[in-house]
Amino acid sequence: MPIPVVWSPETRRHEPMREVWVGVPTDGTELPERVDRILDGLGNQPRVEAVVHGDEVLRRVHAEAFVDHLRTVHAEWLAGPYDDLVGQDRVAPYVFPTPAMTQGMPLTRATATHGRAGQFGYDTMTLVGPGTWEAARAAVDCALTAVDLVTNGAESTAYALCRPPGHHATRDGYGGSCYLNNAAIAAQALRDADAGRVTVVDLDAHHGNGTQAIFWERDDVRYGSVHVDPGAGWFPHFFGHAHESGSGQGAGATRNLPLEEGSEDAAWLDAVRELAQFADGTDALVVSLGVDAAAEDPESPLQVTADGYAAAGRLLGSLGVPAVVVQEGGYHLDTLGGLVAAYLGGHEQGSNG
Ligand code: SP5
Ligand code: ZN
Repeated sequence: MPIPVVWSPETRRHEPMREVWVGVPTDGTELPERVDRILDGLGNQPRVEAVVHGDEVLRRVHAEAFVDHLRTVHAEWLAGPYDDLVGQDRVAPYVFPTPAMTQGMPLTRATATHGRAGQFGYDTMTLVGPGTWEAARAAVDCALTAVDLVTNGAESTAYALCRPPGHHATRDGYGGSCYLNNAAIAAQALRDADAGRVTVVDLDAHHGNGTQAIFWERDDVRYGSVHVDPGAGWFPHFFGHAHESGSGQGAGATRNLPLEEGSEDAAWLDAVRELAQFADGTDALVVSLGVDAAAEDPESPLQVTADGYAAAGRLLGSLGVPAVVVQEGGYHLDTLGGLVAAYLGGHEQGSNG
């Protein structure tokens, strides 16, 4: 049975325009066109438009103050003097109340919108514009609709074409082109539907620090990831090392498999195989499907091929459990759709085998 593609036209509404990286405004890479390129690549699979869901699961994963901030901050920015003052309409942080500033003291709410921007956003690349909230919220609906399809028994696997991606978003903040953590919300929704133990397997080229953080101290949702080694200088820099394995109740429930730059299918698939073993015995699976580990991708130095993604799909599909596949990164427009199709084709094959 072909895997249904859950999508929403609303996810096109976020236009990053630019990303400030090491002080330099660069062109955004997480473009609305990604949605259409992926839809084109999945032309033969049934499409399901996302159903609007309430905020219950969203608010179990993200803090209320953060969600409210994301929902309202762009309108506040427009109401402020910024468009005249700085001539641009994107919410961009400039001061970050990290521990270097707070030193353990309690924070008082910043009254200025440009002050508050740095409380909930943790990098300079991830700006908030008109439509960012609507797109991020629609991506959550894609994830939740995909969960519904597998929990009501209509499908064993569903694919959520989420955009913007989510795996860098933490309980309290956004970053890394991510605003709301679609995969974490899917995992929580599976838990809430009594799907049993859930494992998130993250194939994006970058470590999903947000998902890891959300489930760090939990053992009911496990998190495993293969990604380019942050220790070799790659985003998210501070997380994704092999020694990070969870804490408290969640001790041992996190697995990180960082790879050297230039790693190809063989090494990447060895890691995916290890993640499939890590997930063995799970009752349900969430796959954070970033296809930016592909050789052509401009954002990662990994060298995975479409055949590699298909083989990864077979490995995870053969776990034979209900699965929600959530789109994360992947930025090379010409190959994006084919890579997603390759993974899903493999997953379907594996689950039938
Ligand atoms: C979901 C996902 O794949 N997020 C990627 C976040 C990592 N971005 C790091 C960007 C580093 C520099 N990119 C320079 C080109 C900017 N246009
Ligand atoms: Zn990525």
